[in-house]
Amino acid sequence: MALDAETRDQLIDTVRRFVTERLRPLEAKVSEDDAIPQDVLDEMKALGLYSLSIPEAYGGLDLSMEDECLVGIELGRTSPAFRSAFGTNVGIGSQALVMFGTEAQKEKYLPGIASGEIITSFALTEPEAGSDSAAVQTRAVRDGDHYVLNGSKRFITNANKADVFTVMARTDPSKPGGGGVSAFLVERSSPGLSVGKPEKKMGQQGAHICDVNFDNVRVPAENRIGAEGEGFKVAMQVLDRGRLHISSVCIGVAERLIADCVAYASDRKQFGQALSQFQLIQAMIADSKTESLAARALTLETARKRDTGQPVTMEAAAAKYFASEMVGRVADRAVQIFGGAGYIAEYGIERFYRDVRIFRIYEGTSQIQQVIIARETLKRGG
Ligand code: COS
Repeated sequence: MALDAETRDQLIDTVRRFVTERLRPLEAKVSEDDAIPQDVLDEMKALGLYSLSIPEAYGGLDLSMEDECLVGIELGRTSPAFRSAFGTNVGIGSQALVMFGTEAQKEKYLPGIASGEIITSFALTEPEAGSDSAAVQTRAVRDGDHYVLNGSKRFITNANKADVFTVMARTDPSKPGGGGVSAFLVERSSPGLSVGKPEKKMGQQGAHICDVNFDNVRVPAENRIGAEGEGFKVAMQVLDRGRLHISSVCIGVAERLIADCVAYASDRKQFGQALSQFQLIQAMIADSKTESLAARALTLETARKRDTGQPVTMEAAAAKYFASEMVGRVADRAVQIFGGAGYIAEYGIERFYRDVRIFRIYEGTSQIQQVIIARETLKRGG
């Protein structure tokens, strides 16, 4: 639902102040501790950040895609780990349920997801099914009014905190591709479900990914999302949406880094004048600003198109591809503008440089986005 302009501006203003006053001072600590303080998580819940995309009927803010992207841009102005804490609840962890769940499933889970009491996670990737996500090997075998799940998922965001997983598993082994896959809501407390230790990562400390293992996990048939064999398509539609959210966060990080570069370049003097007076520095700032504006325009236009109910698979892939590559270049230039200081932990720029690297990989690598864009463009004839 689109908010009226005044309410939307108020929300954005509140999030901007929260990011500036509460989250930014904690960036280094969260990175060092590899954890977000519980009181900050509680404040995020109170602000409604876990509920941005959840329908109003279940206690959510029910933002339009465009408004969610505008909030995502604000949240991007700090360490991406903060957003990751609730990112699965508003994104890939909840959206299969929001878009394809039954009324009973929604009533059972969505209010808790919106309040942040229930943490969700999206379990698609496997050791042998990364970019080739239709190659899911985790099996779900029907047994009376249950399915029995066996297999392993890899690199699952927020798995260590999750209460409910959206799991893609193969119900029909005679269909090797996406057509044999179904989606399920699986509760963390299910006997036989275990979660591995959080992986040590290049960046985004404070956000966690883990393996999830299923050893004869019995899942009630009523927890299947959508029809048997529709799970891959469900997952792809969830990702179409998730890719727009990721794009908005990339834009926010880029805007933050550009502001940091301007402040540093205005203050730091070399050869008797501020770095900002040098045209080669100005060129880097101009390139970063131009690319960031282009990503913003592409992402928001795609979000508005999605809000009208039109399919945006290709455009969302293009936004994610461009925005994630763009923020990589912006972070690289930021290190360059900061010079030696850009390489030193204390300044925080090298942390962003590491943090943004994953944007080109998760929710579909840049190469997968290129495949999606090219396929659709070839199909459309231009
Ligand atoms: N929306 C709706 N349906 C979709 C869809 C989408 N976005 N994408 C694919 N489908 C449908 C196709 O229309 C096709 O349906 P039919 O069988 O009825 O024709 C079916 O799903 C299979 O699609 P496709 O043939 O394109 O599958 P492929 O295996 O060739 O490729 C890609 C799919 C590569 C695009 C997919 O595997 C992908 O996005 N991979 C990256 C996964 C990813 O992002 N992983 C990150 C994990 S989450 S952090």
